Amino acid sequence: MVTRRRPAADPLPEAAPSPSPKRAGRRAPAAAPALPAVVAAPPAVALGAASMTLSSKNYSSWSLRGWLLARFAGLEFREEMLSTDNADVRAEILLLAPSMLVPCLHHGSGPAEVRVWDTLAIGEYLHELFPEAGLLPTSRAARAHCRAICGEMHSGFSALRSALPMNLKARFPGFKVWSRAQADIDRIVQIWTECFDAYGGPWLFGEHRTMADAMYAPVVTRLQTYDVRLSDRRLIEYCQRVLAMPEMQAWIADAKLEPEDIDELEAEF
Ligand SMILES: N[C@@H](CCC(=O)N[C@@H](CS)C(=O)NCC(=O)O)C(=O)O
Repeated sequence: MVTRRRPAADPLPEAAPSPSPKRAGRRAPAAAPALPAVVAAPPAVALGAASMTLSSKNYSSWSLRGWLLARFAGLEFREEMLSTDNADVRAEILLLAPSMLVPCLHHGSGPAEVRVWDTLAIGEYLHELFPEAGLLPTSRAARAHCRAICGEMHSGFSALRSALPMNLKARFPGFKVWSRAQADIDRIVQIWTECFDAYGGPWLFGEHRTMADAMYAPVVTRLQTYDVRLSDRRLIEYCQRVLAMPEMQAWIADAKLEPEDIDELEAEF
């Protein structure tokens, strides 16, 4: 099934510091340093249980991204798997997401339920709930950089995605990558190289995994599936590191248990 992508959601604006309270008739001493506004993280538990609608673990790269984001954030959630062989069940579950696409995060229930049905929006939502998880880097410049490369993944690389669909169980040794897909790979290598030059690894934005590592994880699996070789040792090791993450290992193990030959899914997904 060929799926249509949607335009990337606008990133959330930086939180503006709240104005400091003023008292009539009193002025703060001129030399007093401005105190940073303290913004308490919203209590995640107050929203109640969370679940995420997911599709095939072998084929669905967007499901993998959303799932990794939730795992990186430390959200406890139930997996709501789309049945790939029962069209009615599939349609019913997909209707829970206004976009009819996966992943879709459901948080809480009743009128307070929050539904987030786009991977970038899921990342931003989780960052607001769990700022200490570091889904976005701490420096404003690095945060902007991170959002930019996540957006580029979200809205681009269509040649790579259609010519080299995610397929964790398959291996295509010596796969011939055509020129437009190669151009996408070259651009991704450039993005990763700039990240390693700027932040020094071991993850794209330095010491901690961010949204970007989740967004590019399916690319890492594609390089492995289609036998695409990289030359920069730092990037080769980065790919090994991503594949060795315990979360990734768990996802791949589940993918291997899925039934074979889902013809419908042997396409951009
Ligand atoms: N831009 C969306 C893309 C989501 C998407 O294309 N999901 C595909 C699966 S990877 C899908 O739900 N296809 C319809 C289906 O599975 O029936 C996002 O960021 O979440």
